[in-house]
Amino acid sequence: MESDVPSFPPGFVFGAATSAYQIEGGAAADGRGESIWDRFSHTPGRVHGGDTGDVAADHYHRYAEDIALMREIGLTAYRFSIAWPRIVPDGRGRVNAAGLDFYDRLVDGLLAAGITPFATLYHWDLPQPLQDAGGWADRRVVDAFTDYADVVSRRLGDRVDRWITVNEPWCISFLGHLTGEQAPGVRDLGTALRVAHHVLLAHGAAVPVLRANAGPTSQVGIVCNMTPGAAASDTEADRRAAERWDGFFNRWFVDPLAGRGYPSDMVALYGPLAPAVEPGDLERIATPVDFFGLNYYFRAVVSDDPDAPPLGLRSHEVPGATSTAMGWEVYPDGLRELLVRLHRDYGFAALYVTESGAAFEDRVDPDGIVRDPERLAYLRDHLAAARRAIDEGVPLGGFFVWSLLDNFEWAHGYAKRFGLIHVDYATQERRIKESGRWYAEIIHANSR
Ligand code: IFM
Repeated sequence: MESDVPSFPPGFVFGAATSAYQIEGGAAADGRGESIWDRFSHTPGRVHGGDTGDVAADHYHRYAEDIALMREIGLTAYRFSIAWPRIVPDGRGRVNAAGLDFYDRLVDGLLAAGITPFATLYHWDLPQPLQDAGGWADRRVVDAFTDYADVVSRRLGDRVDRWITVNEPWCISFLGHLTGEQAPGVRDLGTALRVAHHVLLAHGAAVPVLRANAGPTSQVGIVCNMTPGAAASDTEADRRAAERWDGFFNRWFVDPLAGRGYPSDMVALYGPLAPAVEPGDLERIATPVDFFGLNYYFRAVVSDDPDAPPLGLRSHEVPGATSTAMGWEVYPDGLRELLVRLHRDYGFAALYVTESGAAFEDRVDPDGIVRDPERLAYLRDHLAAARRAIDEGVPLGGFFVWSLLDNFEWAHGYAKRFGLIHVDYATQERRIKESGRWYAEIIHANSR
């Protein structure tokens, strides 16, 4: 193994992650219902280039080929999400057997290839009929989600024993309901905070259902994206701005999940917009999990700005910093910092890096090779940061690269490529990029 690439403890999981709407396509196949992302992407002006997930990487039809590619890379685990509208097209009630059959085939294929499935129940594709009835802002969605969790885990729980309830509550709440840049495109802070509360409640309600259906060896967790906030200067005002950022982005979710309730500084800041918490809610949200999944991409550097509601801060570019095609600063040590903090301050029993990765402009060279040294360096440095966290005592079980395949990057459509595997969307031809070949070497070297 190259000297600058650390080795990991035995059993460390080397995975890659995807989500249903971003790769599956097959939007109308076999009884799948409409999701908020179908509606959003088909609304003119919402997604770059008018792109939709109708076809995406056509994984719904090409999953066997994709499993073969995972095997070629040597992945020991694969994190995917289940499309709620494939399983329960109306959001409640009638179950679509063909939808369950698809995930049945996928799971069997993974297991036959020796790849551990990590199944996420919700990665943003809410059935549109539920949105029409109020969506995540309506508390009744919690029961609908719990029923859906029950249906899926009854079917797959005999073979899947790593479960994730929800991916990135921050994005669901604030990108979907405050900035409106993601589905369903709402722009209202009070709604976003109500959504956050219901997403956390749905998570807590689903945990015991998943455990019961998947059996005693199962492990259930949640995935949060966290973005540490650094103060742009050491003034008191900027330091407090960084604390507000942390409250908004990180503590609002992780504190209640860890049993601390909502952070009081943020409750005070949000005032009457803070969500109504009913008796028992905080206990339900804090239902113990077996692991916490961290998605990490970048940090924010912020300064105080009283004219920028609701948080009174603004973020800055870091002069001279390297950025990805998303404009995100490359800051690997932020991953180590967060892992150490999650372990020391919150005491989660086990942690995974459930997403880490980068978009860069890729091209297929005339010899058919996709040379992506920037992505390779990004992954190398973030894996090294994860290894440093382990050295500091963090119980880190694995690392999932975002993403296995180039895919539909939400409001950016197909313009941003995160994959270890290049996808030619015209032909659906797949090519493992150099970063994917490098990851294969790391996995291989660590398998001895
Ligand atoms: O593509 C997304 C993914 O769906 C959730 N986490 C961040 C990724 C990159 O933006």
